[in-house]
Amino acid sequence: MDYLFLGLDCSTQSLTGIIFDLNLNKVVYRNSVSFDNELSHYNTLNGAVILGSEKVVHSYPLMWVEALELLFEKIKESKISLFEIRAISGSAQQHGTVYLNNNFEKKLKHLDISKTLVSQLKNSFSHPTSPIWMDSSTTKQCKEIRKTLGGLESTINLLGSNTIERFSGPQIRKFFQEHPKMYEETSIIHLVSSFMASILLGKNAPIDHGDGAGMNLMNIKTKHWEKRALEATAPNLIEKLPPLSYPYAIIGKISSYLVEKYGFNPNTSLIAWSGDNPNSLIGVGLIKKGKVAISLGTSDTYFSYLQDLYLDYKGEGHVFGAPTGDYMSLICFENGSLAREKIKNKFHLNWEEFSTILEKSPPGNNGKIMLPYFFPEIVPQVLEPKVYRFGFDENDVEGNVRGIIEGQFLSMRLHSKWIREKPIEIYTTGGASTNKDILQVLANIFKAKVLTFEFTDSAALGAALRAAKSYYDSINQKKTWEDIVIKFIDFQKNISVPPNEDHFELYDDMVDLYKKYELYILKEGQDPETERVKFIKKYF
Ligand code: XUL
Repeated sequence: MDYLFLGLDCSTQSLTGIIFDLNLNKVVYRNSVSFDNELSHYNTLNGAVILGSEKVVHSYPLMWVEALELLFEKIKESKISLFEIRAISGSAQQHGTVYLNNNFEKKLKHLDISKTLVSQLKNSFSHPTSPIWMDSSTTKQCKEIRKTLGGLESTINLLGSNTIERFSGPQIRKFFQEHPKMYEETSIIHLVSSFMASILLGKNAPIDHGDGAGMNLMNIKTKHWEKRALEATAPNLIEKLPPLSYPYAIIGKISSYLVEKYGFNPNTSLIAWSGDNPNSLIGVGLIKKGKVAISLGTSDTYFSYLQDLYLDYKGEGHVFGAPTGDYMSLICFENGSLAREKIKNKFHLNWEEFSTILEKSPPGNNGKIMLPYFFPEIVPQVLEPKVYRFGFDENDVEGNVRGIIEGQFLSMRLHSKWIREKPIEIYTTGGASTNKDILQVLANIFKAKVLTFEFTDSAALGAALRAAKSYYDSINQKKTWEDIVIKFIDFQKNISVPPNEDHFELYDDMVDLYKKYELYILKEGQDPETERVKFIKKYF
């Protein structure tokens, strides 16, 4: 049995473990601990706590440790033998920061197996809660760091992203400004991923380049800590950060505490943990140029593998390290499913009826254009929600149904243009990804084949597959990423929608027109009405 690999995912709401059998190419075990339900004594709501203001969103690092103990208990009680697991890696919600005092590593190195991890680690925190990615209270710190780094363009050039509220560097600066004494007493600041990896390793674990890129502290080109960013963030920060590592690095063997307590094999290798997005990149099989995944969820997320580094100087998109050692992009659009539902519900439609209307309406929507900001939008930044309709009104069922879908995907094409690796294949996931008519619009606008998979646990799965890759490399039975990932993805084939060439030219023109409307409503351009009329004359 040389083929069992454990992938863990400490996400916002739960901790999930999956065991992947590389011989059978399938997940042979899955279990999960829900923070709200199974660890209700922490009183979290969806895994988080709001501290005073809506913008201050934290969670409890000790709760994540307790969840790990609970999950290992569950696996121990199952038929799976933890002893057979060859390697482990993990995934965690990105950007969250854990503040630890000098007890942490001392304790980790001398754990008593008659006691729980929680009881032994509870005094290791210089702050009991951790700001997570949902925290948006650091606008001031973002501005300060960006200014010190010389403005938007130089910040992006150095760090791969603008300074962003949910990113770790601004969180650390806020902690330093609000709690200078606690900051001083902090020996090490971990990300959620490196914190959890440390628990498994029995000493401080490194931060990998994937998650490191979401901190506003790592130089995106050299993949080292960026001195200027460290200095702009907080004093002596370099002394409080773990080292950076390659995402595929074997960081050591599992701790003797976990071996004795749960029956792991002492030779089990640990691979650096990473963020959930880099892990999902592998979990959904994005290991080649031109592969893109779009998650059509509450909000829509566009992420892709990048062979080369491209930067978005507008600051809307982000670049992280990919587990393959390359890069990945990530762009988040706030107006996703909830916006689609607004239209569906307004006309009292079910999804089938919505689809039928979409299918019967012409590509290009007879020149009707919608900019669908039902909620404040991240990309492009629109603070005041408002739905803009050009050439139709809110009672036009067909115009609205096609308008929202085309508007969302035209915007996605427009705002992912900075990634110069054109999509060849798009993998979709999330609620709307089972709707073929929606996918047809996506395929036509992007001129790419759209495939839908049943992706569940893509981050945990990605972690297990990463563990397998590094393990086989370490025993000189090298397998390519394709060997490991593609076979698995083949099992998941589901829907496949090819693009229709007849509409390529129309959508090339429409994306230009859409861009002009966006500039117009952002008050950066003229009203493009005459061009819309030309578009209608050309196609309808
Ligand atoms: C990415 C981000 C989220 C979290 C969710 O930048 O903030 O996707 O990683 O866990």
